[in-house]
Amino acid sequence: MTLEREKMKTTEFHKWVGYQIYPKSFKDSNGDGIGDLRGVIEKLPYLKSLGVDVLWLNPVYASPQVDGGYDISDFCAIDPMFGTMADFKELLEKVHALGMKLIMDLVVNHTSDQHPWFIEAQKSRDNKYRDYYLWADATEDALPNNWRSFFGIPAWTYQAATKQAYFHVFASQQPDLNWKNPALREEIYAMIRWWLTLGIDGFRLDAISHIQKAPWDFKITSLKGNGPWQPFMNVAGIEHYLSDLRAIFEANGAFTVGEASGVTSDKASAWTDDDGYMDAIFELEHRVIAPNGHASISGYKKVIMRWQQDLQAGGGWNALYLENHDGPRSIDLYGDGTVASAKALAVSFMLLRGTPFIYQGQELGMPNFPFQTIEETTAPENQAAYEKLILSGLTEKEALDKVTKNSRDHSRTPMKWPDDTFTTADRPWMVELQDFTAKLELTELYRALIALRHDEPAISDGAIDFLFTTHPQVLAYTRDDFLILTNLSTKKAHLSFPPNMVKYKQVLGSTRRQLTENMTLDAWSYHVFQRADS
Ligand code: ISL
Ligand code: CA
Repeated sequence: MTLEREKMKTTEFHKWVGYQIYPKSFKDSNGDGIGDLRGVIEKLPYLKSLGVDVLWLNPVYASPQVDGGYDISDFCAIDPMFGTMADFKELLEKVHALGMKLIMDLVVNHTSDQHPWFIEAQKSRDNKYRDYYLWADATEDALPNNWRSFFGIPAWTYQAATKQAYFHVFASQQPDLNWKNPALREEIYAMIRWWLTLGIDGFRLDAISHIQKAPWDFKITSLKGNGPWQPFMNVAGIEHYLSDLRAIFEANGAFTVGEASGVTSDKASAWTDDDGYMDAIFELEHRVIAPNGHASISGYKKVIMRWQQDLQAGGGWNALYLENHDGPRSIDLYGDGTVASAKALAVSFMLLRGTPFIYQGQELGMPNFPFQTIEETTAPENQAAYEKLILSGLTEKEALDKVTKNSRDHSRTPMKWPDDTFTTADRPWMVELQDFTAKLELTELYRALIALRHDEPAISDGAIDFLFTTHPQVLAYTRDDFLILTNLSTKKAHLSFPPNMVKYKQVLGSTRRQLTENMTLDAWSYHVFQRADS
C-alpha cells in the first residue's frame, strides 16, 4: 500500500524536532538482549509525549554488524536481529498514525563486504559487478597510494587472487561503491525509490560527502585537520550525483538531512537552500576538543556561530545536534556531569536556527560509560587504535583510557528508561550503565523547548543574531522577539546590556530573572526572554 504522499510545504521541517534512535540499544522486545523494531513500536507513545516530529532510525538493514549496521549486505531487507519487514511496516504505520514521520539512514558510500555485489566483484577482474567497487593494480607490499581510512588503517585492502586492491574509507569490510559507474548509480536510485514508495518520509544521508573520489594519483599535501581526507571529501563531480538524488527526493516529497563532513559553512547553503540537494545538513565541526580532552566551549561556540551566520546569509538550513551515535554523551563532553549543565546545553542548541535532533538518552541525561576493558567497547576503529597504543608501550589501562576518552561507544550503551528496563535478558548486547537515574527535569525541559519551537514562528523561522560574541562561555542570541542567554560554564558570567533596552519578560529560566542592564549569570544558567510588547 503506497501511502498518499502530500507534497511537503518547503519549510514545514523548519518547525520539526527530530529524535535519533539507535535501535540496537533502544528497547529489546523479545528478551535476546538486543534492541529491535518491536521495541521501538512499544516506545512510540513515549516519543509522541515528548512532542518530537520526525524519527531518524539508524540502520536496521541486513548487516554483519562490523560497523554498527553501517556495513549493509542487503539494502532492502531488515536484519533478523531487529525483526521482520512486517514489523518495519507496522512501525511505519504506527508512526504515521501518531502524526510523526520516519526517516531512514541512507548508507550509499559503501556496502558490507558480504553484500552479493562484492561477493561477485571479488571473483574476477571482468566480473559484472567488479566496477560497482573501486579496484586498482597493487602488490602485497605496494598499495595504489598512501591514502588512509577514517578508521586509522590504509584505505586499500589487497586481494591476491586478482592482484588488485579495493578502496574503503572506513573498515576493510566496507568497500566503497564506484559512483562513477552509471549502472551502480541506477541500482542505488532504484533502492531509494523502493523505500520512498514503501512510505518512509525521507533519509539521513550517511557519509554523503565522500561518494566522489579524486584520481588515485592525487597527492595529500597536509596531515592537519581534514587534510588526510581531501581526496574523498566533497570532491568536484559529486554535484552530478547529488543532483540526481535531489530529483528523486523532490519527486517523492522526501525530507533529507545530509551528514556532509568536509562541506564548509560557506558552501553548505548551496547544499541546503531552496535549490539545494537536501533539506538540511549535519556539520561535523562543532565538537572542538581542548587539550584536556574535554570540549572547548569557546571553540564549540565559534563554530556554531559561523554555521548559523553563514547558513542564514546563504539561505541554507542546519540540522542541530549535541549528541549522536558517533560521539560521547554531551553531559560529560560539554557539561560537567550535572543536570544543570545538561539543561543549559539543551537550551543553548535547541533554539538555534535549524532543525534540532535529540539523540536517544540525551533527554534523560545519560552519561559516558566507565569502560574497564577494550572488550566492552564495540566501535571498530578502537581495536586498531588500542593495539597500536599497547605496541607503543602504553599499559592496558592507559591505552583503554585514551581510546575510550571520547569514543562513540559511550552513546551506544542501552537506554536507561525511567520506568522500564531495556531488556529482560541477563546480559544485553553491550555493557549497560549501572545506578543511573533518569533526570526527568531535563526531559521536562526538552518537552518545553520542543513546544516553544512548535508554537513560536520566531524560533522555527526567525532571524538569529548573536550577542556577547567574544564571551568565552556565554552563548547568547536573539530569535526575532526572543532573547536566549546561556552560561555554559561553572563560572559566573557578568553581562552588560546597552541602556534603555526594550522590556522583556522571562518565559523559561534556570531561575526567575528580570532582564537588567547589568546581569550576573549563575554557573550553568539559562534564561529565555520574550519582548514584553510582542
Ligand atoms: O569520520 C569522520 C571524521 O573523522 C567523518 O568525516 C565521516 O564522514 C563520518 O564519521 C561518517 O560517519 C558515518 O559513516 C560511517 C559510520 O561509521 C558512522 O557511524 C556514520 O555516522 C560509515 O558508514
Ligand atoms: Ca531483541
